[in-house]
Amino acid sequence: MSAEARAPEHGAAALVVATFGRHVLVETPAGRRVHCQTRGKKSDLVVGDRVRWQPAGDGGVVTGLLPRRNLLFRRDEWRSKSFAANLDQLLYLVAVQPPSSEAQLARALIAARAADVPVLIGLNKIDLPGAAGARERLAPYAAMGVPVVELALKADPAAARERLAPLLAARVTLLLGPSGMGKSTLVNRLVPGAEAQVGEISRALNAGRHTTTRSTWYWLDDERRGALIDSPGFQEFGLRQVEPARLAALMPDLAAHAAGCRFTNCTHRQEPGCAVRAAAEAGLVSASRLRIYAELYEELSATAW
Ligand SMILES: Nc1nc2c(ncn2[C@@H]2O[C@H](COP(=O)(O)OP(=O)(O)O)[C@@H](O)[C@H]2O)c(=O)[nH]1
Ligand SMILES: [Mg+2]
Ligand SMILES: [Zn+2]
Repeated sequence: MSAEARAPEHGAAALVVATFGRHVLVETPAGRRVHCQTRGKKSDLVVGDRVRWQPAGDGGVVTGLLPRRNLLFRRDEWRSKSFAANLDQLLYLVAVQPPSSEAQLARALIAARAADVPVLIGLNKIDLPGAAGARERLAPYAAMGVPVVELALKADPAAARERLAPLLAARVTLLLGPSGMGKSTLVNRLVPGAEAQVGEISRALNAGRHTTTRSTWYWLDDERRGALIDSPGFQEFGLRQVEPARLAALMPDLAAHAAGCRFTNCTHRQEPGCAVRAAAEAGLVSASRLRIYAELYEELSATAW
């Protein structure tokens, strides 16, 4: 028997698959789920965290958090909300209908870049009229190197699965997007036994009514290699974690021109000789992206640094 196999299971790090207040549900490397308490008043653990734990009573207690590779969160004036940790990528879902806010998309992508999480965009409901317009609105994102995957999750699930499966395989993906875009449809089409996986979490945490408002971890395959994290919707996507001076660097299409600005500390709003604004006037940077940048810059400048 190898040393590893002899080691008590709680010695190895476990994965946080659900959180609720001071409770978390962890999954051991052997696949066993253990309901754990956390020390301290309020747990700041998030789905995707790796923790050490010890048996206690029927369940366990979390004794330590392993270093995070990344943490995706939003922060408004008052508080931070974490989505998940240790992600391989973010899949932001939009749809041809209903219309959604480009600013929200841009904010999510900036947060992901700030957290070093690669992104892809899913454009759902391409079976509906207006697909060409939606594609055009996403063109600036495709041009800056963000993969845009076209989907009809309900109308053509087989094609959607075929497109998404290779992108999601063996990776941990956070699914994000406004409501009505098709996130639940995506989970139901791609996750085998999605309902059962949610049910198991609800039962373990004995808080079924709460689980829909928390991030949920779904395994995509029996080998437990690929996973999808479904996160609750959000009204506002605050980016107070970003210093205004750093904002342009987190928007690759703007950043591509910043080296040409007359002033090295150019904020790309009203300075003379701004290459970013010149690029926008020449149609090389999308007008809406420049507007989103300016609005965000104002908002972030209202924070004391
Ligand atoms: N026409 C069309 N409707 C879709 C498609 N995918 C999802 N929907 C519909 O869009 C609505 C919102 O989907 P849902 O998965 O609940 O979105 P969520 O709020 O992001 O979880 C539902 O009525 C779905 O049936 C699609 O590919 N084409
Ligand atoms: Mg939903
Ligand atoms: Zn400039």
